[in-house]
Amino acid sequence: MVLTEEQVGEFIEQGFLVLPDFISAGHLGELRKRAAELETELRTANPDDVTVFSTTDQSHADDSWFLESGDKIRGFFEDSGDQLNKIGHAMHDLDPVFDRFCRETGFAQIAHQIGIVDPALVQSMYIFKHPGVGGEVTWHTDHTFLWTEPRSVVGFWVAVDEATTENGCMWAIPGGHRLPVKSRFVRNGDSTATEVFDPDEYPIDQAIALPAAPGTLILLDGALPHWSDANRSSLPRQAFTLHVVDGATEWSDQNWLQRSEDMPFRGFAARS
Ligand SMILES: O=C(O)CCC(=O)C(=O)O
Repeated sequence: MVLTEEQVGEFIEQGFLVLPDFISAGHLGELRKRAAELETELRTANPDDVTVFSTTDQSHADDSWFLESGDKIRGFFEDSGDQLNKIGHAMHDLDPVFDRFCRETGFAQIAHQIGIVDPALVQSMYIFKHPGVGGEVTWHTDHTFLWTEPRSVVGFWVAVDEATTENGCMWAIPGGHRLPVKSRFVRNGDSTATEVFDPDEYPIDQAIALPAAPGTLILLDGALPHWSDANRSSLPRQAFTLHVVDGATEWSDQNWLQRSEDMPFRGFAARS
């Protein structure tokens, strides 16, 4: 067992779980190196596959480059400058390094222990949050974007660099996963909209910072409100995140992220 019973209980109670020293320095080095290689490949071989990403302004969401990236590896620029905000969203299926990392580092056992019956790996992102330019990720829940009936998404967030309050670590509201999810991001063809169920803000006065040493894994319940600040420091804050849903639930056909029939979501089993 990867998690103790207490840790599973803490995840259920708080909606998140911080696991320091979960990922080895060797694995972090592989991720960092591969992300840098992918960036070079994207910028040189496929310059069209890079577009602007804004986590504070959803206008990018109407961009077909974003909407069609669920089964691709694409780069997304920061609002300002020409630094990458992130690479996404199917490295876990299309890139051998990320594929192996997601399937060989104990995530499968954790998913099983927290009750995911039939895991489906739906989205991966390498988030750069470069010093001085890395943007804020506004308060949100992952269920808003990766909707299943019933709710099932869990985030596996890995600190590649040390994440602190200075360089934009994650913040979360303990127990906030018991609050009703306030919105849903829906797609209709090439356009998207946010359905708002409750316009009030999350009680962010109750939020706590989740500083994380390199190699820390943070599990996030899909209904847990979380946030990360812009990186105004001179230090990098790279991170990798994988989102897993339960294939025993229904994946909404209104989610922005859709896969074609020839590239269905896969679980944690290695490719045969
Ligand atoms: O890494 C970040 O700053 C945000 C990541 C995030 O929101 C997520 O993994 O769901």
